[in-house]
Amino acid sequence: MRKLSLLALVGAGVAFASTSAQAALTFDFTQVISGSPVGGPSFATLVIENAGANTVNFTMTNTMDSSVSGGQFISKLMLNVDPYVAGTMSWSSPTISSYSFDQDGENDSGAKFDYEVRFVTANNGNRFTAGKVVTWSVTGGGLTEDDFDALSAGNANYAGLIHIQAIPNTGDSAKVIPGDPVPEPATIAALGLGFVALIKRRRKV
Ligand SMILES: [Ca+2]
Repeated sequence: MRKLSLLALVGAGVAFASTSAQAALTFDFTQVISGSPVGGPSFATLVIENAGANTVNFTMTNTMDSSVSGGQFISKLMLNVDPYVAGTMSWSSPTISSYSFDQDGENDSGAKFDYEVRFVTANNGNRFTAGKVVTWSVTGGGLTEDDFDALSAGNANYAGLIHIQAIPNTGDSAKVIPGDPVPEPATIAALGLGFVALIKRRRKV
């Protein structure tokens, strides 16, 4: 049984690695690092896809549970770009207000990001509230979706971060990062040890 489950795990890892190359890059913002936002566990998803030479499309969805999230909205998204290129962003959504590129210069929560998208904060109906989907594109020399699969510099190494504001009742804000797409070091070590044990066992047989 143990052998079987371990083999299945290893097999699943290989299958994931071989299919992930052609799939879009997806972030699911589930890990709260400060504040107490409501309506999780997923607060937003972000899908990043190649859209022809030097252009990448973004689709971001506010996935909060609207029955409890009230007027809670996303005011900011931070990402990394590696290799760095200062892109040009295009959008038509009234929910986006501005953006900036600055290599390791977009600071938040101890992390230094490269790219920041700011959403409307005025209470004019355009806030990025539950259920809304916002799209935009970025063009830059050699840019591909994989360039956004990178971690921030600084004291905290995050793949991305969102700022949530207007938490019901308190009006407080929160910061949320993508859930772990990669096993934590302890898990990797455990898997590695298991794999070694499996090989040793096989040699005995
Ligand atoms: Ca960077």
